Amino acid sequence: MSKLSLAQAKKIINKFYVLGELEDYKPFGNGHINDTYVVTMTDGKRYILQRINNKVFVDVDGLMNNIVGVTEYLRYKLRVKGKDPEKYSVTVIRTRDTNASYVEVDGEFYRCMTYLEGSTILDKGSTPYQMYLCGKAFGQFQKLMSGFDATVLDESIPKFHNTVDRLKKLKKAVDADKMGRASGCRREIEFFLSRADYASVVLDRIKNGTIPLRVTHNDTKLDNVLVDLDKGEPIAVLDLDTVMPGSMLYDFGDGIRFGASTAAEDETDLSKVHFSMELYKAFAEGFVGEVKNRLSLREVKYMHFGAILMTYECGMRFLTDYLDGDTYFKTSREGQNLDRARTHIKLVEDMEKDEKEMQKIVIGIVFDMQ
Ligand code: GN1
Ligand code: MG
Repeated sequence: MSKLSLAQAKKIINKFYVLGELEDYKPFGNGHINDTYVVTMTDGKRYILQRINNKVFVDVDGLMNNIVGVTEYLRYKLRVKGKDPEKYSVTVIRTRDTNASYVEVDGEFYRCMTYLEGSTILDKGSTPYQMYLCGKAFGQFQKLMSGFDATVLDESIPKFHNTVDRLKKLKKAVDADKMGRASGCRREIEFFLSRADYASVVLDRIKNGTIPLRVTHNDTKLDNVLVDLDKGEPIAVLDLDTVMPGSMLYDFGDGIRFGASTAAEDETDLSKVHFSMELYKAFAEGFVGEVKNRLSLREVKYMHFGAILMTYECGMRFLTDYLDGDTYFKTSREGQNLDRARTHIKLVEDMEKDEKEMQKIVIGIVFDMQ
């Protein structure tokens, strides 16, 4: 997808119920899937304008129904708690003509949402305190969404965190070897195959009912969180595309996968990539601190394992995409998905060594033993 031109941005924003004319627009965030811009109107108001990647989200209607449902519920819950919904949740802006939640222009799909002023997006290189706020933001999201009927949500990406299915897809990509890349990454392929046992640990327990299915965010990266750094409070979580029924371990785990690494997701110098126990602990204090009264015993036992699982799964997804020719995650250089897979292998190896300590930290927070 090419960058949105000024003329296109003007044309598209005018289809939504916003006042004035577009004055300025610039790319926002680092998402790997959609294209996100922040636009400023002549009255000074800012909005988020996004081009939805409809190769990934094939049912845009279902996707947007989910987001409208989730944001309306969040706004309701915030009101009940006496918090200002305009400040703590994004709102989907409707289109002028048909009051729809998105618009199709020249075969591409766009949505517009409010921009939460006074907030900062978190990103890599965060301090332990910022990781704590990130964990707290996703823990609060869990709590706010706990009364929401998950069965009304469409599965925006079927089998999203089904690690068994992700492993099958990796094997398929290895067998097809479309780009002739498999011989160059045998060690990486072997790493994921040799840990096949990880894939079903959570799924099996969801099936036998010891790990409950909950409404989960499923993409709990630091850069999906807005905070007020002056007040030290989480504002909102963004990127609600993958809110679906899932396990809380996924939300905990994915936050750690991304945020507790000492290096970038695609770092090429692996000597810089380490799992940081300090950042892990900070996130756990924020996240587990919020949800500790609601956890089942198995969730407590396996919470830390969510981090190993999500890192294993995401690394496998990067490797699969590399073998398939980089068609899913955005890349800006050759080999970037392989580099991403390699950082994840390094992180899984580190976490495997620290597993006991990781588990102890969660238990300590749940039972106030720190
Ligand atoms: C994608 O869009 P973004 O960058 O927030 C991906 C996540 C991955 C993540 C890896 C819909 O998230 O699942 O964990 O990249 N989102 C989707 O950084 O596949
Ligand atoms: Mg994102």
